This record gives sequence, structure tokens and C-alpha cells, in this order.
Amino acid sequence: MKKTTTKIATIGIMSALATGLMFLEFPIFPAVGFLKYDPSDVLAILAGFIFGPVDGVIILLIKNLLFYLLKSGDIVGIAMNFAAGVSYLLPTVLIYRWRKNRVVEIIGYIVGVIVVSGVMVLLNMIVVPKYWKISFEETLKFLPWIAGFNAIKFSIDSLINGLIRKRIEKIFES
Ligand code: RBF
Repeated sequence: MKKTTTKIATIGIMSALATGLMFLEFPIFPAVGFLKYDPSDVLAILAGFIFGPVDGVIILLIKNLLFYLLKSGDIVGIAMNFAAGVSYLLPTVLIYRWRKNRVVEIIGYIVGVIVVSGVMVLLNMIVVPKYWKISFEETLKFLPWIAGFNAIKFSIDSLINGLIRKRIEKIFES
């Protein structure tokens, strides 16, 4: 991939695809039905691996902005989705870029899943009491579900990315 214009167009197409994929969202655990899985972050993670962390974050930003305007209208949910995407993407991509081999790549996925699960548990402990107007003690009951949701969501994304990354990269080599 040589030309900047080609890269900008690719980021645009990947953002549009990610927005479309976000419409497929569905809850994983009934206990925390407000947490929904969708595979859209895979597009941002792919871009992070192929182009760099900033491009990945740009896709997260665009897809969340478009999804907010087209469907959700819930700024809290959108902000949480973005925070989760960034907390996973940055450690995972930066570790991979440090040493580009399969073992380091897998360590990156594991660290990313641990970081996002920890960060989102903390953020949810602050946000959920205000969002659902419940006490902190009640929110604590959700803690294992929130940690589990993020661990599962980003493990699935890691797996998909790990399986298709090389094939997608090849498209851009020519
Ligand atoms: N998305 C995540 O990937 N991880 C989270 O921990 C997370 N926490 C959320 C907390 C609240 C209160 C809300 C409203 C949403 C949260 N989301 C989270 C985003 C949610 O799963 C979904 O993507 C958005 O609400 C868009 O429909």
C-alpha cells in the first residue's frame, strides 16, 4: 500500500463496514442485557495491525459516531463501546508492533483482553449506578458479568483477527 489516498479510502470503507456490523449486536448474558456483542471492532483491530494504532482508533471513532446517529442515540453506550475498543486495541496493537511474530501477537491478545476487562469493570462501576440509578452495592452484583462479557467479546475478536489478519494483509501488499 503506497498512496495516502488509497489508505484514506480503505479506512473509510472499513469504517462503513464496521458501522454495518454494529447493527448485528446482541446480548451475551441476560443478566447484563445492556452489554451487546457485535463483531465491528474486528475491522478496527485489523486496521490497527495493518496500518497502525491511530488508524484503528479512527475507525472506532467513526463507526461509533455513525452508529450513534443512525441507530443508538445513547451517548453513554457509544462512549463505553469506544472506551472498550480503545482499551483493547492499543495494548494489543502496540505489543504486536514491538515484535512481529506469532507468539508476541498471542501475548498481545491476552494482555489486551485482560486490560479491557479490568478497565471496563472500573468504568462500569462508575457509570452503571448513574445510568440505571441503582446503588453501588447493586452494581457490584454485575461485576462478574461485566468482566466475563468483555473477556468473551474481545477473545472472540482476537480469534477472528488472528485467523483472518494475514489474508487481509495480503490484499494490501500488491
Ligand atoms: N461495551 C463493551 O464492549 N464493554 C463494556 O463494558 C460496556 N459497558 C457498557 C455500559 C453501559 C451502561 C452501556 C449503556 C453500554 C456499555 N457498552 C459496553 C456498550 C454496549 O455493549 C453497546 O455496544 C452500546 O450500548 C451500543 O449499542
